[in-house]
Amino acid sequence: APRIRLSDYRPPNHLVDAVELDIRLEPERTQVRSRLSLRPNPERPGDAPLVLDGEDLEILAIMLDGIPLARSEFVVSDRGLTIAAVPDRPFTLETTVLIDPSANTRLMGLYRSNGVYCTQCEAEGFRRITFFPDRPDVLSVYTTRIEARKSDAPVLLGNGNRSSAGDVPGTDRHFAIWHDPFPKPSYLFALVGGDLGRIVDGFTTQSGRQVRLGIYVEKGKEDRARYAMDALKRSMRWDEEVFGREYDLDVFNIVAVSDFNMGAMENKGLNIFNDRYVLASAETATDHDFASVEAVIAHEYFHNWTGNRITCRDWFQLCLKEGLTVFRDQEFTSDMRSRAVKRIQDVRLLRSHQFVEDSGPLAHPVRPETYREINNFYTATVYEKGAEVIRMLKALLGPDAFARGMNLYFKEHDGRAATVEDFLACFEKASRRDLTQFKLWYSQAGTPELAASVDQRAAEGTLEITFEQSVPATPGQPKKEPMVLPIAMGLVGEDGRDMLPEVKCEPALKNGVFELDRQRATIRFSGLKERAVPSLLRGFSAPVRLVSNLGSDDMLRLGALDSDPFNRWQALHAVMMKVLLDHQSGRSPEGSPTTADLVAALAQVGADEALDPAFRALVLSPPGDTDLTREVGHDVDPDAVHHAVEWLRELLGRQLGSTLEDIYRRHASNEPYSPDATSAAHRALRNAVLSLLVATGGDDATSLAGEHYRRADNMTDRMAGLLALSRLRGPVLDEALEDFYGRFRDDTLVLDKWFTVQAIAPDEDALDRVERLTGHPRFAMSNPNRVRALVGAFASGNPVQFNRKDGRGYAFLADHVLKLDRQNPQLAARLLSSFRSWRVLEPQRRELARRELERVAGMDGLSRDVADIAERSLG
Ligand code: B3K
Ligand code: ZN
Repeated sequence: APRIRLSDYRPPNHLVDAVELDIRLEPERTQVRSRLSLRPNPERPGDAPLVLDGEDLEILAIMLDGIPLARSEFVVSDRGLTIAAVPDRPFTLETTVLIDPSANTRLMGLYRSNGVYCTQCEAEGFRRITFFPDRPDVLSVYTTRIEARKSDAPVLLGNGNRSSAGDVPGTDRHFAIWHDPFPKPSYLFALVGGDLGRIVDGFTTQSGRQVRLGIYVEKGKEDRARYAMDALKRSMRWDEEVFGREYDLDVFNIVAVSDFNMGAMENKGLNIFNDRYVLASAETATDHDFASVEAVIAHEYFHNWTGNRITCRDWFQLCLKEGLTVFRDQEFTSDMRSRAVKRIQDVRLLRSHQFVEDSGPLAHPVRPETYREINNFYTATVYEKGAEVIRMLKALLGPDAFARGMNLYFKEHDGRAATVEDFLACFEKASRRDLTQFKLWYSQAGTPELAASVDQRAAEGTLEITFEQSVPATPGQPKKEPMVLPIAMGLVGEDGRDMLPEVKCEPALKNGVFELDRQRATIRFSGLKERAVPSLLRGFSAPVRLVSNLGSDDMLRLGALDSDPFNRWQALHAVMMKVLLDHQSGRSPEGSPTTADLVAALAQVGADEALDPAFRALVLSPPGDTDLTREVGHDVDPDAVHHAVEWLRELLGRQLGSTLEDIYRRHASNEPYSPDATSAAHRALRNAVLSLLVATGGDDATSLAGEHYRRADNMTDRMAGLLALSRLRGPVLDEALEDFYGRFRDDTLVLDKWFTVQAIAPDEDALDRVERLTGHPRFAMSNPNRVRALVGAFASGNPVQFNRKDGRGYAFLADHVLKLDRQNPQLAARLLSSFRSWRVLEPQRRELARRELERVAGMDGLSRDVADIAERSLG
């Protein structure tokens, strides 16, 4: 497949001002008539051919300005349609094609999910519906007529506002016409047709406009959409209040479907969702699920301005909408819930996904410069690191200049397809600051390493910190320039107070931030009246790996006293990591003073009823296999890693025993379930405690976990009990699994949790069990949620069993990737990226993983998606 390069960007030959579609839905023969109002792009030479993308389309007719084209006047390939001779003035092109939604197993373009017609067009799915310049820099006004059999699809939805609807006389069919007045790229097109239940509500915008809101779900599940509706209204209000963004259409609809390649899609006025991010009730969803529903609803809604009103010029600019929108949804969640807790969770995710990606063969810049398959670039780097870049921009410019820059961006680029350069130019204007060096965050891959060496002279009252940065080599980028790192910091005194106001600092900090813009720099504090502990990178102000020479005692002081909650958590986590690394390398930290002090510190924070229980829950969740693997970094033995992680959990469970039991009792609730953040925080703490208590094993642990499961009156506690039991194995687990299955056997979305628990339990039988479950009647390789819940969860959530010494885990995954590739390449490629850190493994496993990757790469007839991941992973 050809390599597409950012540097090769050329504007389109033709622009499409208006699109009129007439779509007659039939399961196997849907007819799509399109009428495009085209004109030559003034930016391109006059004699350029008309180039339209198109895939899997059966052509019935093509007419130019109303005249049928002869076979000799156009060229069709498996990629599209080219017409060499077109008028050098505005003209129309009408095409009629047939498509087969039932046969569409890739879930790109128009397909059927559970009998519902739906679409997915981002990134390049619209070309599977009709011939079109399917690229984001072609913006058009769409009018869509949808027709279907009434009994098949009583509900017909499109983008924009509905302009008319009615019966088709003399038939059993009806139609609806939707008009979207806002010019948009084809990837934001959507339609839905089906027999769906719905809930409705309304929203009055800040300028007083009425918006009708609808959420469409499988019939009978309407009640489970209430929380999503509430989240939507809160998102709409928040975007007005915080970003000054108002909704622009008369309706906003969301449809939940059960077969979906990713989380959700921000189509203009008609968001289509994976049902797992819409449906939630106390019985079926965990607190974590509720929080995800809220965040994804918000994310897709926020795209209306960052993505839709202002879109991307080309797919290299993907972070322009994704990184920014993730930043916005993170801020929303921070305002709705606890800012500190959200930050810790996001950083955990960043480290476990993005840092891992960034240090392996699939590493790429936030704005890639080349790709073969764009679907493989919807990554943690583009999304999560992309959001970190925006966060740093705000930290460097300050909130006011940041807000001015955002407003300028909305003003100057509304209705256009923009680039990262356009975006940054707005902030340069608003702040009068040169962002040339900052832009390296978009072009240099790899996680910078930041070394901090602290030199404190108590007698002289001085403290110096020398920072040194280095950015590791990544594929295609051997040499890197120093970047600009905003390092938020403080000095923590003996009593925990912030000492900064009482000392002299050279150079001066700006809003508590030191900007490191060269490889090495020193900051010097003087006039210290007592020993201070520097608190570095507060709030994780830059996405780097920080290594400092602070000892465990200093870290524990931060853990006990730092006014920055992120660094409190970070410090305790770092000491846990140190203890784990000691254990890994054969030193026995069991009775060491550090371990004893750590246990005391955790007991104190854990039991501190003045602190947010959600924060305490995070403190009491020690690093997992993935965290330790990342820190070890090379020649990893996954068994040893797992062993160390289990050892620490068991030690904490034992040594914190009575404190944990006390917390467990205190935070039990008698109130009926509510998904709000405060109630969820208590459950999170209690369930984190449960997990440590059962790590000690034995009959007491089993009866505690069994009781927890049986008494649960909500899914959060039920799952916590089940997960705890799955670590202990035995008949109580079997009973619980059977009970769970009995309750939810007809609700596959909920059964996904049942599949996942069994896939991620780290016992030796895991792979056999997963293999057996792939034959379960409720499992289906055609459904992405099922595949992710079982095969995906095993490969990415069970590191010790996926990385079996005999290589069977790798072979299993490769087999399933190959099988899936014939049906759904995008999903297959996702699964294959579970191999992304194979190079950090010890030699024997590395060899086995390499062999499986080579086996995949060597197959004939691979999709572009899978071939790309396989080849880059080996590269
Ligand atoms: N923009 C979509 C993702 C589309 C993925 C296409 N492979 C969802 C989102 O980020 O909001
Ligand atoms: Zn997005």
